[in-house]
Amino acid sequence: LPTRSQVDPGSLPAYACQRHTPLNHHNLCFTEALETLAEAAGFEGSQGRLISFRRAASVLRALPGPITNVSQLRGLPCFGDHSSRIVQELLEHGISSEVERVKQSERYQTMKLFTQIFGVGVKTADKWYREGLRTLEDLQGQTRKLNRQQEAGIRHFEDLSSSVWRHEADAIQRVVEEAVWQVLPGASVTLTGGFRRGKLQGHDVDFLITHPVEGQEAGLIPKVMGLLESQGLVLYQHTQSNHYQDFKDLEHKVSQSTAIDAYERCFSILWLPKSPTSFHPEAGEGPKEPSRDGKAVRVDLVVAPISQFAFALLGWTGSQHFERELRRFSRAEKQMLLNSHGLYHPEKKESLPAASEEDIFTHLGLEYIAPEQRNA
Ligand code: DCP
Ligand code: MG
Repeated sequence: LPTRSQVDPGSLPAYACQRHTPLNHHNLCFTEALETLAEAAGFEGSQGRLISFRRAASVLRALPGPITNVSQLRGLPCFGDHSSRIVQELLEHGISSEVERVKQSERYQTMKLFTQIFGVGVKTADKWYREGLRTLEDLQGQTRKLNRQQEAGIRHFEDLSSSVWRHEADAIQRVVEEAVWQVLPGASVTLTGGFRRGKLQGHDVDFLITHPVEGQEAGLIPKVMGLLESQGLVLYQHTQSNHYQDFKDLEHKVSQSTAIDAYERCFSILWLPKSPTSFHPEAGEGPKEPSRDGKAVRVDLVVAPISQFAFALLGWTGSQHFERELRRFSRAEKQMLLNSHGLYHPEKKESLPAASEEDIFTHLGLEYIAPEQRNA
């Protein structure tokens, strides 16, 4: 077994989905620097540079020990000149001038602030930046620029920009389960996203809902949200009905292999009372705005029919980089298309069924990687 200080690059496979990547690793100062550069590249629309920096950071997260000498980078997959230079700078000076320059730039800080708002992506943030907007106050003075989602994002900015803790995610799960079971007994609610990978905090809470009888799950979300709304727990919601009509349509979706899935889903901001026992929905409307005795939390609900559940679970557990690498591996190494709905073989024109995540890894000829090791 390698000791912690030994790094054997030869044993590290090229795709993140072939590696075990734990939540806590040995190279945090390097990965933070590389992630900052990845993020900044994303703000400039440089998808290629974003992915290069992210791949390099991901490799370092999978190493069994810390990088202490730049020679240890030799032979590591996905490590280009630029990323190597950053690591070298950090090793020699404890700080990277390039990373510091980025972090202190008005452009980076403003883009980071704006994209942190619920409903604001890089394109919108960039447009606002070019219009000279810089702060939340600037945006509040221009409310006509905002859609309903962004407006809610700014209204609850303080709560939403603070971390959601695991115990809060668990509390929300109990509330969601209660509502789901009232609408559809026998349905299951699974915590996915970062919390399923073992994270103790996150930016939102992701749930995947299904029912053992195919078809029973259809149309669940509006009823569940209606119930939660009657309890005064919904601060914002946007529900999408599923946009596949039948199996043919679905096969088309899988064959497109896009990251965006077609499930019935709801992007919401829910109200989490601080002490659930002191909250009596029947006593009144319940709080509509955050106050000191509770907190607004971003919650995503996704509903999948049982036949696609394994694919949805794998797709929603992340990390985002792990997902990207799974799809890239499927395409480049196995000539198959993977997304949150299925796994498709274009040449054979067939979809491969899976009852569990393990089945999907097996179809792809990959060793099974547990959720806690998908923090790529
Ligand atoms: N996901 C994806 N592609 C998207 C959106 C989501 O692959 N465009 C998947 C991977 C994510 C998971 O869904 O890990 C949940 O998305 P989040 O943005 O909530 O990411 P995490 O839960 O991993 O992180 P956080 O702790 O910030 O919520
Ligand atoms: Mg999440």
